[in-house]
Amino acid sequence: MNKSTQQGFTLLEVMITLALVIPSMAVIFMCTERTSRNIVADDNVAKIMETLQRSAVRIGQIARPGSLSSFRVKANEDDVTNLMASRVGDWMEPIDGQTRSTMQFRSATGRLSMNAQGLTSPRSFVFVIDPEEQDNDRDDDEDGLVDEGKVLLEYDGNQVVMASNVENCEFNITGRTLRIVLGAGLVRRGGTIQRFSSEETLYLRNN
Ligand SMILES: [Ca+2]
Ligand SMILES: [Ca+2]
Repeated sequence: MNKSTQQGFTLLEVMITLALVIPSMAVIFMCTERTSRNIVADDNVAKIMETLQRSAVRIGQIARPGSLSSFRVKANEDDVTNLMASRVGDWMEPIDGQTRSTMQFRSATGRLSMNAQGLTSPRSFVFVIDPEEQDNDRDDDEDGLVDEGKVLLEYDGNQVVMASNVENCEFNITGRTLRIVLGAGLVRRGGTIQRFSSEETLYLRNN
């Protein structure tokens, strides 16, 4: 084999090698990019889930000292129809096992006495839908979330945001058990939405 043949063969080898390596590199790059995207997406999912869980725990901590007999929910049209309340929006006693998006209660002040004087002023958790959204099971502002809003804590004229970008907020009292559920979602690449919920269950003071 002379020198020029050796060089030609070497060149051919290089071309064959490149032909084999370049697609492999492209595949490796695509896989790396996909993995990187997935890690970022998983990180976002973890952040939202953590925030949601923290919000549910905070709401639970505030509601835990609530006196069971002091809990109220806002009346809806069915409640008025069923003569449970005179007007929509009035505070009424919760119906056992029914889920609502608002609730009000009074907590023990910390004094030993558990009579009415020993309770705080009313504290309310209220779900308020975002101004760009209507309660219609549709995503009006096209951000991927449906009927999303905030959960507010209202007390003594103050308002504190407990959770935002929440798609659903549920309070359910069954016996002494208060169940709090918050739901949210994350828009993934391609427009699909991944939904999560966080739940907190606690036992209320029976007084
Ligand atoms: Ca929306
Ligand atoms: Ca809507």
